[in-house]
Amino acid sequence: MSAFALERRGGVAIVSFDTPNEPVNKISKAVGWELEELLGRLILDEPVKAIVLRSGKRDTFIAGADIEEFVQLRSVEEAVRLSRDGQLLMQKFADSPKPIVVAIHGACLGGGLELALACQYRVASDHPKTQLGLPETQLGLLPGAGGSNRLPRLIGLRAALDIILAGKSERAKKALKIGLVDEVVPEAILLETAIAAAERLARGWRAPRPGRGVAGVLLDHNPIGRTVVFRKAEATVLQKTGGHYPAPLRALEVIRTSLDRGMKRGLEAEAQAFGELAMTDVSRRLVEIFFATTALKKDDGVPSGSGRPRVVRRLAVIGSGFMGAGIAGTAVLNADVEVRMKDADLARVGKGLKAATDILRARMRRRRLTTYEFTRKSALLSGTGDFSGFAGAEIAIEAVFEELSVKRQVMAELEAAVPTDMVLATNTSTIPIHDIAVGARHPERILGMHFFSPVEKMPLLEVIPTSMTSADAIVTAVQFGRAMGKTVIVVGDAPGFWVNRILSPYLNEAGFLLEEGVPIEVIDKAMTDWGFPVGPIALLDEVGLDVGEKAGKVMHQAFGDRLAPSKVIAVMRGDDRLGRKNGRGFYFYKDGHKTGPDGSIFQLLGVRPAGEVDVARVQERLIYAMLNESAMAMSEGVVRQPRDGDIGAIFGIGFPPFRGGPLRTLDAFGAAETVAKLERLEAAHGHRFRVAPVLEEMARTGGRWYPADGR
Ligand code: 3H9
Repeated sequence: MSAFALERRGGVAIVSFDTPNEPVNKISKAVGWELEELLGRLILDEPVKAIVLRSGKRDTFIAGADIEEFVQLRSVEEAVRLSRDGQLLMQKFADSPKPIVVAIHGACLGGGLELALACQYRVASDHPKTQLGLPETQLGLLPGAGGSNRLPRLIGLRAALDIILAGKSERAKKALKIGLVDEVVPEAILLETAIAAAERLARGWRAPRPGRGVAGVLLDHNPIGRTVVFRKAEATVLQKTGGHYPAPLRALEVIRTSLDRGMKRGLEAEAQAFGELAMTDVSRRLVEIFFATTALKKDDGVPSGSGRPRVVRRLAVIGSGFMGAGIAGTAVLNADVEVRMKDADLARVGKGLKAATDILRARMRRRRLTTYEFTRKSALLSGTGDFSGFAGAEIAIEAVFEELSVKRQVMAELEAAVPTDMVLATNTSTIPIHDIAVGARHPERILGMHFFSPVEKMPLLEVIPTSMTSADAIVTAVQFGRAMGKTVIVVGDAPGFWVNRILSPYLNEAGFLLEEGVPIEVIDKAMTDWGFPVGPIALLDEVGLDVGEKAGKVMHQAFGDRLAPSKVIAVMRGDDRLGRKNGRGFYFYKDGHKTGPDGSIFQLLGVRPAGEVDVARVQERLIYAMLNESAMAMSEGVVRQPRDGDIGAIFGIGFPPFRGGPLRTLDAFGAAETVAKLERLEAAHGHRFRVAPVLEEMARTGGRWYPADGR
């Protein structure tokens, strides 16, 4: 079946792209051939004077090249050829003797934007779903169908670097401002506007090129000025990626070649770089993450068809502190539901409502929300000092103090106040849900929803059913979490669930290193060098030492001496240090900003800071503590499959994406090597490094977490 439908309006041929049986349009090899053949025919078709290309899909224009095909690539040469073929296809559009206008509504990404760039005129709808971008570097690649060459020529060097190096997308309004599109109109008149432009172009009209300003033009034509920009861009990339991601650096090289030596050399460099990048482990891992995340968008955590979700229109939140307000604000922002917040007194509720509104206000300031939408969404928030107005909600999320007895009491009060079919969720980071649900009248509707802080920014949500939770409640919570914009993993009801379980021995180990006198900055830098966004000590300061202490106790109690915390946190607490929140932690803070490590911890501990430190040893201890725990938790079924464990670690604690997560890392290290390493660590540091039995078994049988040849 063809992906393209053709219609004529006078001398304008309207091509609608709509791949049958696919949710989005992708440019696969087969689609590329078909498109090329169709273009050839239209060029020869005398009555056709101009062409309009649009999408037949509801909300996407073109999602890019078909990423599935990248997974099949087996050699650099094959990948270079794929890029060359893409470039040749785009060149045919660029060389068309008949003007081609694209009418863009919805996502126009990667190869989709490269196609639009090769056309003569671009009209976009002003709908929020219309996003134009080149996300290739996020897949460890670069725009390989001419985009690395065409974008800087169209919008100027600096604006192009901004998009390509970060792999980011722009909305229509911004796209118009930077000259990426020629016109922005409401969706209702998109096609008519595109046809009118096509007719004008066919009559010989030349579209005015949006100006880049004198400075931009001077810069792009001045090799010295360009050198300065490239140097600065390279430094920024290295600072952001720590040198772990080759794609943005290769993209810089390609763009430089293109501007210094012309488009022909630029295209050759682009294809070569694309081919080499496509074969890197980094790109493989990032592509796997893309597929894992899309798969999770459809996974409700129960066997398919076994649960009926409640459509959530109203959310009740108990507790208007930092977490409660974060949940409320994010729910209004992304899920567009009414939210009713409750706390013990109205003053607290007022504070919570303000904090939730501030989340919306921050979006408005960053122009992600119109003033109208800000006002409308703010009006969805309301508060109460009792349970009034709760009965109409489909789901309630309790986000009170992390203390079992308090949470139990709140659950009991909630159960007494609301109808029996409301889903009741508790937001906790470590306390097992069955301990909270114990004694409930309707335990089938109780589950955990572990949000990460700050809620509006962190992408992960752990949903934790107990053995009694109904499928309906699970599906409702998972789908609602997704509507809030979260990637949701359904995890087992064990202390710490998944994320805090694997984090616990890692943070403990950081404490033991401090006890041995390893300087704070050495520990943190060891892990940022390994690829984490922040080191473990800085993370403790962010999370708060009070929270860390509580979580540490729960884990110690549940898992015994193996997860006994170091004494560091108790010592810090004894000195009234809570971390960033009271400006007293492992680091110094000035006006809320971290200034430098506070070495006085070593006086408190009574140890002398070590001089020479073997950084590789520090990394080894920290990372193997986490990997071993991941294996152990996996074998206990804390997550349902390695995919969820890896995504949880990447989105929950910033495990380096280019490594693919702890389970992919274990596969990369190999079970036998991991066991050998852990045995050495156990001999040196004690039984907290005792090898997870599942790893011993895997070492014996040559087992892995993922199949050896792909996903
Ligand atoms: C590229 O273009 C390289 C070129 O420079 C040069 C080459 C030579 N390929 O996310 P959803 C699937 S690199 C394959 O749930 P949404 C997705 O897996 C590409 N499959 O929908 C899912 O499959 P399934 C650069 C793709 O509405 C289904 O479509 N482009 C692709 O939430 C629905 O997806 C990108 O990186 C693809 N390109 O979001 C954009 N795109 O149903 C990647 C989607 O089997 N895509 N699928 O689970 C996206 O960001 C989002 O999918 C999009 C829609 C925003 C488009």
